[in-house]
Amino acid sequence: MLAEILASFGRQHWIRELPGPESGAARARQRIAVTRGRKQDFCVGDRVQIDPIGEDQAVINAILPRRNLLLRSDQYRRKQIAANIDQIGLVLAAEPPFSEALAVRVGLAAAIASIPVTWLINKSDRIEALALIEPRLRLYQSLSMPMIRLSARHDANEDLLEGELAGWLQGKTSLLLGQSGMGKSTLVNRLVPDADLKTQQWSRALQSGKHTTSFSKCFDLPETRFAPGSRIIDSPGFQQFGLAHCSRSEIEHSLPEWAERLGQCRYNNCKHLQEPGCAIHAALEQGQIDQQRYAIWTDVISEQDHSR
Ligand SMILES: Nc1nc2c(ncn2[C@@H]2O[C@H](COP(=O)(O)OP(=O)(O)OP(=O)(O)O)[C@@H](O)[C@H]2O)c(=O)[nH]1
Ligand SMILES: [Mg+2]
Ligand SMILES: [Zn+2]
Repeated sequence: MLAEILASFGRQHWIRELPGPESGAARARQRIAVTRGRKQDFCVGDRVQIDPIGEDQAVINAILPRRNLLLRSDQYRRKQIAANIDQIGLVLAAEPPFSEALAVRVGLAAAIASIPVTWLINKSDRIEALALIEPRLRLYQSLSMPMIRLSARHDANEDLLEGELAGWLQGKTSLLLGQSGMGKSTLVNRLVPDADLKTQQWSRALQSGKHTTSFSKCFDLPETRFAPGSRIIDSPGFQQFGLAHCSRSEIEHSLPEWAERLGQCRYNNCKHLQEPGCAIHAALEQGQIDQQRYAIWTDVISEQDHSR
């Protein structure tokens, strides 16, 4: 029998059976599943082969090939964030201030995994705080980053469920990512009326009952408003987002303002640091490449050098 993972916590996984030819109109059963033998790394969005046990348990036997996989990693460890997703909503806010470095890193990891990203600029009710980050948002707009502005707390139901955000969510599996406190869970609670309840149940049953999100979980968006198969994944906030699994070349080609200039440096093996005739440096000096983004890139690259 096939199933999808809705949430993972250590060795236990919350799964939902995938409809087969014999399942008819019956509601897909959810189960708690464990893996057999050696621990394997599964994550939300994975499709797996299971053996059901009784009414509500199962053993996972095998994993189906993944369409994509979002990872973050440092030199010691890889963390699988989600698999088989259509798009990422990076939830940002001006208060607490979002980290541009983390936003860039998420963008790089997503581009390298071929998953499109949209910035969800939340807390748009905080007008004064938002004004302070507008110049940076404009830069990313000029780099063709799609953005949707919203207030998960204050927007009217019609705006959230029928506006631009709803259009973006329609028919897709969307992963919400972002630092702690940006409003990911608040947004899921607004979109999925019974999400809150489930979150509490799950955290009581399976975790310590922390206030903030401690594991990723996938919710169906309500079929009253959304096409079947529209899903949203809430995830825990992060403070670091390492790219040790990405190559230097992948990173450079994933920066849109770099891509067109790569290959124009004097030396084929230019590292874009101090080399004469570097096209990236020329663009930096002319203000065509943003200094702060370049500094973020040098940080990412220096970690890479240490991890190899
Ligand atoms: N002013 C304002 N506050 C908001 C908005 N959305 C969320 N918040 C507040 O931001 C705080 C953090 O929200 P959460 O939804 O828990 O944030 P999160 O991104 O899920 O955080 P983690 O689970 O720790 O990653 C809460 O106090 C929310 O009420 C908004 O649109 N406007
Ligand atoms: Mg949360
Ligand atoms: Zn160069």
